[in-house]
Amino acid sequence: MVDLANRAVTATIAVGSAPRKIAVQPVSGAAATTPAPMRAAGAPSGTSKSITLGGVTYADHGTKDVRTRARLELEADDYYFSPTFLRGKPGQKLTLVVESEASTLHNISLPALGIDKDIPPKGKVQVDVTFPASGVLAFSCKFHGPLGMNGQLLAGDAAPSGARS
Ligand SMILES: [Cu+2]
Repeated sequence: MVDLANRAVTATIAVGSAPRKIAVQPVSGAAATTPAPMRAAGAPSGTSKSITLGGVTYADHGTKDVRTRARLELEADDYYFSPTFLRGKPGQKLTLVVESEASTLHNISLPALGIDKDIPPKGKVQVDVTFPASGVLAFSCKFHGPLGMNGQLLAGDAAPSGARS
């Protein structure tokens, strides 16, 4: 947000990892001369922070401990996986039910496990994954990885890190 009269930046607005539109509105009356304090505009998908690991951006929608589970619902949306990081036991097998509410075609790929599956708009797919013996294994949407639609399987106490995929 820029104060033209004073030529100063008065606020910055978080827009998520992939802003697609800008709306410009004229203001009139009091609002034109005394701008209200700027609230952070909500990113379309709520509060997501991006982190970068090994040159790959992750739209971070949290970490889930799945060590006691055999099955997990994973949400795929524009443009993230939620949860983003799954913590499992080394070698653990897990069935992921990947569900999309989006009207965009998404995908889940995990090359090391031979997984490359499209998720149709408003559809779901099921994939079986195996956690690595140690470290992390990355998965991604092959269409939107560059927009942050990536995630990782974390074995044991491994922290998210620059990953093999
Ligand atoms: Cu996608």
